[in-house]
Amino acid sequence: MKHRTFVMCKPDAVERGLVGEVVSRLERKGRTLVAAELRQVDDALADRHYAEHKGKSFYGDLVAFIVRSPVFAMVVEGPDENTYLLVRKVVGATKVEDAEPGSIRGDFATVTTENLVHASDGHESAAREIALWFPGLA
Ligand code: FUP
Repeated sequence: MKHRTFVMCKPDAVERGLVGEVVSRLERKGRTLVAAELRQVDDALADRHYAEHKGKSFYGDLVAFIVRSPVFAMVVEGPDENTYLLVRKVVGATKVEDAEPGSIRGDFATVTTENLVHASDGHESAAREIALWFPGLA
């Protein structure tokens, strides 16, 4: 049984030409692509994707950032049940000062507000985000 999770190279990663680096690191760690698409996010999709952050101080900046230029949205899968956890390790901690060297954010992110990659943080959010971004996959 394969386990899937949702990952997205945010606008900064696409702008900086880091999509290949992100995909390569995930693939080297045994995650394989199930679906992938370069997509311009609109306000409606941004709103649904970041619904849990509505009302927070950084919400407006978050939405403005994600619609700035195209993102590279992906579904990846791996053999282990907690594949989302392993992906988040490869991605690194949210805050730029906490992201360890060796992780994607640790090696490339320069500020927390533009931290290159989004990755689902649990089984439920993975299922919700896969259905939101790739409804045909379900
Ligand atoms: P993560 O799951 O690591 O992407 O982090 P969160 O879902 O907690 O946050 C989503 C995004 O909000 C982060 F990628 C960056 C932004 N954010 C801030 O700008 N400031 C904060 O204090 C927390 C998050």
